Amino acid sequence: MRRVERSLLFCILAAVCLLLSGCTGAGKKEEGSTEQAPQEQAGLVIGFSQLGSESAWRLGNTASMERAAKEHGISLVVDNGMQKQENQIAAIRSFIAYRVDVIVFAPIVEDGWTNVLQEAKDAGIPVIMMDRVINIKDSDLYTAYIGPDHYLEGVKAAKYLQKKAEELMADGREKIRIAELSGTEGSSPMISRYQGFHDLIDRDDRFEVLETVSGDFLRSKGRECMQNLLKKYPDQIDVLYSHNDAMTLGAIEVMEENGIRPGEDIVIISVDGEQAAIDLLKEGRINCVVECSPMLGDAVMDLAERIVSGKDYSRVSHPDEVCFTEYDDLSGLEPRGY
Ligand code: GYE
Repeated sequence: MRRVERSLLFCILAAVCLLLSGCTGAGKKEEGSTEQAPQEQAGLVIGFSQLGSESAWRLGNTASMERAAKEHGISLVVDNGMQKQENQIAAIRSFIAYRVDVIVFAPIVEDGWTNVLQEAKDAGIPVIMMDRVINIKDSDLYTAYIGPDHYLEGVKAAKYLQKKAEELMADGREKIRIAELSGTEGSSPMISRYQGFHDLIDRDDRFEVLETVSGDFLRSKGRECMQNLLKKYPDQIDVLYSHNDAMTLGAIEVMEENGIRPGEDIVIISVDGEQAAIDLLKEGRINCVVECSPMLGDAVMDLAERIVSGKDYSRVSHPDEVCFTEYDDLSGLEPRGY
């Protein structure tokens, strides 16, 4: 992009940022400075449609993108979709209109992206899917995916539980009863964390899933769902499998208000690995935390640079992730950063 065009692009994108809800931009507030429009830089321009700010995971992910963009000399224009697909589609359309070099988006749900991705393809703008995947017939409509393997996260949760079951069954009980708090309906982590877990648990007759309810990845809804579950299944829940830490934290509050000891009376399995969940794991109030890393910024910027400069790149890549359990020594674990 020529310099004059780039200056113009930044003026326009700054204006668009003000119009689009919750836009943070690369000119993130820093100590001692006032809120600014995106800074002009010589490198690439990336339009990033973030899906929202529903959890510490999400905030960590946005921060990771902003930090990495700065380090790579990339101008990042961030739009916060505020949990609405239509906002994300509008943001992507504005990135196409202003001809950014690359579009990155974290799709809130799997379906409904075909038209806007076709528009990006027609405009010749590469699109990187980050964090979540989509369900689309023509996979050529996006350039690459970078993010966790959510199916594997569900499998890891189930494997931990199968190990824990040996201990739980020792008291002669017939079944281990599970309540499941799932994430946003129609989102890929919700679908795959459910599937990975159920593919192992449903064919193991030691277990019975009492109910799966959606807490939308929100702490407040995690609270609400747990209140309802405890009313509906008093003294019956042996295990809580929660698709993210935010909902887990809400559910734990409710258990404790009701005199239930999380981690002992109810086995708790959570996904993400926020510092708050790791702290509870160390205290014995959570039993297992499946890691899902939001620190994707550096890898996304590398990928964008490779795509634009015509270098080889992996079409699908996953970060290395682990599973923290009550059986591990976590004393040397570094601060999580989210
Ligand atoms: O687990 C949750 C967030 O898409 C993997 O979204 C992400 C999920 C994450 O709100 O905390």
